[in-house]
Amino acid sequence: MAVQVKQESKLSVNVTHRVASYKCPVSKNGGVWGKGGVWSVKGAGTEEACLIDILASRTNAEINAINAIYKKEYGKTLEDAVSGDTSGMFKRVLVSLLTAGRDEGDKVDDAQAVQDAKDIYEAGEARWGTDEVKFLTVLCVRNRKHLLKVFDEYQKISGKDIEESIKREISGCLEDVFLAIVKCMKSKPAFFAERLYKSMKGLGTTDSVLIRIMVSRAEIDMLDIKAEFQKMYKKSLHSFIKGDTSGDYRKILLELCGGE
Ligand SMILES: [Ca+2]
Repeated sequence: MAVQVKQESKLSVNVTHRVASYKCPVSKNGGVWGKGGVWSVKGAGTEEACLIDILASRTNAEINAINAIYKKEYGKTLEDAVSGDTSGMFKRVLVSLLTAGRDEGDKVDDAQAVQDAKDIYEAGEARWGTDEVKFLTVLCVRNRKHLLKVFDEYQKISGKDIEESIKREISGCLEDVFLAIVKCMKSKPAFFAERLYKSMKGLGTTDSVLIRIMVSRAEIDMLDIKAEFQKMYKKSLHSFIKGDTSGDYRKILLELCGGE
């Protein structure tokens, strides 16, 4: 882990140096993560999307590293910063993710998976209103393999995909963070491919999202992200970036992307 943080920091320094004219969430000592966190809780508005992307996709070890770097650089915990700038159930979910308490084993408890699926169904589709705590309990704590089983069971019980139910039952940032967790559990590369696509398609480009993902995943799973991107959008990530950016900025992003 330490090695990975160091590598990511090194890469960040490099990129920061070269894209100095672009405001981007890359710090010179904190790596992408720490600074991404800062950007998310400072200033006029909370950049919830940034917090969601990072906290839903990182491993416990990575989240612990983010917390340590944040504390060192800013003299307070990221949990305090997040708590001060968000509220309600969304805050509870973020704080829960920040504690890095997810089971990272691969044991699937079949009976528990059925129960979890039932609990979520009864907390959402089967009742008036929504009991969001049940979603939090299952989605923020269980291991990935177990959750994939829960999603299967949920489909059997409700006749719906869990993503569809989250969209129907929950709204705003809370909907976004639960959807991000589910998508990351199903496939992180697909999650990032979608985020990249959305950061570029249509009018304008959300540079902060584009840069953050390209820098933070370049040495981790860019090959998988590119493959998913091609599969999902029938175009290469490379060609998409090329068509949507220009100048040195484009050159650096394409370098991070690698070949077609
Ligand atoms: Ca309901």
